[in-house]
Amino acid sequence: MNTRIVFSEKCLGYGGFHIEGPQRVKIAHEVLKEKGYEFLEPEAASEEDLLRVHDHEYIWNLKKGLVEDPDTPAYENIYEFARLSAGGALLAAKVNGFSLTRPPGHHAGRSGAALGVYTRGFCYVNNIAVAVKALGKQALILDVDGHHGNGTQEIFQGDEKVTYVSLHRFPHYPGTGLASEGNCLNFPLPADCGEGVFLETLDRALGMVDLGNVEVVAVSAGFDTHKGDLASLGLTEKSYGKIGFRIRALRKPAFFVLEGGYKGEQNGNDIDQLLRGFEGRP
Ligand code: Q9C
Ligand code: ZN
Repeated sequence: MNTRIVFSEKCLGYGGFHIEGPQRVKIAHEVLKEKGYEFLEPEAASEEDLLRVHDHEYIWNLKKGLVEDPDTPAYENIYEFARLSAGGALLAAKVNGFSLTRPPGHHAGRSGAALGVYTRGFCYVNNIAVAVKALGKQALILDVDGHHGNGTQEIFQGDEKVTYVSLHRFPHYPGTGLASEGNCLNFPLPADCGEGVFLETLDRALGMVDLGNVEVVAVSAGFDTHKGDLASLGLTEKSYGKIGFRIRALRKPAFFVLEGGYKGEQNGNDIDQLLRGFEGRP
């Protein structure tokens, strides 16, 4: 077993009634522990790390807790939880690991809600963007969460170092990502399209990327595409193994950052399959 999991009990310390609650990572952690994975404890990202991605005013407001929207509660100390989750992505980038932390990040844009969307979809800081900016490398960001990463697209739109590829359910929250724009390649998919369509689309998407100058693959690993979850595309546990195998086939250093996925045990099993596929472990 190669890929280590970045996790901290601290990220269980807020929320509870919201669908984006502690159980989704707590139980996933237990499942992965049972399977023998190794864990690393992250440190909080610094304000400097966050400011490579977000503007001063947004970070100021986040610190003061003035960032509530109908999807995204202003929990007490959410700034600290969000910094730790971003720190998870930084550590995952450093060790080519998997960051199993919350809150998620891909709907958070430069100054909050992104691309004209009215909410931040449970996100405060764009964790994967913090990690990619800190690396400063030519990156492919592959977003397989079932929702379009409108925050990530906004942050990297026109950035010559980054190609953003997203497969997502459409029409669905957040409503963006219908068409590709420059360095952002979007693949909208109908609800419950199933593994066959998903993998064909993934192959087509990856075939369009010029891998020649890609130094690292950053995966926004969301599991709400699992059949019955929030943005279901009808995938099963095994589907994530096949996705992992396709990431392996890119032959680049990679790291993974949790986005959505709202059923803890399912997340644990899906992560295990993804990493098995990625590592070529049967
Ligand atoms: N207000 C992630 O998977 N649903 N976020 C909104 C209408 C928001 C999902 C419903 C879904 C956000 C990280
Ligand atoms: Zn999602």
